[in-house]
Amino acid sequence: MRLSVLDLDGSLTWQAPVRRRVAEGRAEILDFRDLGRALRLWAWERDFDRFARRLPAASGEGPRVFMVGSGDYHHLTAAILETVRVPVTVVHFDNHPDWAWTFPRRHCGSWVNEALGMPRVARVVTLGCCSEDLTRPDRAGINLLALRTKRLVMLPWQTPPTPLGKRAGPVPGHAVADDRLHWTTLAGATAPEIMARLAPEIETDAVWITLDKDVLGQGEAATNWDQGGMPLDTVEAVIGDLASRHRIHGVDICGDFSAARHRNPMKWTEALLDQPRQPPASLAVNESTNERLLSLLERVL
Ligand SMILES: [Mn+2]
Repeated sequence: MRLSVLDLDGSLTWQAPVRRRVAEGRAEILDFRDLGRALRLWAWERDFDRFARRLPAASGEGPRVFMVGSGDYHHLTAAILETVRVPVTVVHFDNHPDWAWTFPRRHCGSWVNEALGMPRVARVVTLGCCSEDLTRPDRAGINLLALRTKRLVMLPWQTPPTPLGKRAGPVPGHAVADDRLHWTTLAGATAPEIMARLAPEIETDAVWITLDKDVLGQGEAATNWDQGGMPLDTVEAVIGDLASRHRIHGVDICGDFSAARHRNPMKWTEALLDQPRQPPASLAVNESTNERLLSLLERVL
């Protein structure tokens, strides 16, 4: 595998698992700090394109792994996915559905819609959400059409029902009653039980994995967002099982932490409203979690 560490925000370059792999020639650091502020949270098209043009082209040397930094950059996954030249299923671990409709459209909360528009993306399967975005469609929107056509499959970790109102109607895999969508959830499921739900949804040979570590609990990741409850050992076991059944075309990982220093008043306000005010007490957990994830990928890819 080829590991590219995208340095947008300084959240990765100090970490031992990254430094050691760079020193040993097993990883490259790509310096994007000049674009870090412009791309954070959301990006104008011009800045997004500047990023996309500087991404190294796929070179056919096996699976690619990208580390991206804060989850505030998850929309860059859309630029990375644009480089994929084969049909893929995107397996998306996240505490948030990232399916909102936003302006500008290159937003960390809306990139799933961009991915769903790509002809080579056969399906997006999102696992692990617990965030309010699922239950408050008034705030975050809900891509019901994608759920109904199964372009998007949602396997939440734990979430109360979502009011649908006039938009009530069947949603495959979940129950709709009393004008509400009652999600079939994964909470407490073992990796084999999760695979029993996930495997039938993957109809391509190739899989792309995008992992936002805010899907993990606070003991296993320190992020810029509210976090979920999927255990790391479950995430690891699901990735290992996926790699035994499919060709993992590539992986991108975000959900590291860095303090945001927005100058744009819209970004500043949005961060204030949507993100936890307190920074994590310690970031050391990100080193141990990243070490586990990278050594897993080095073993199974
Ligand atoms: Mn995300």
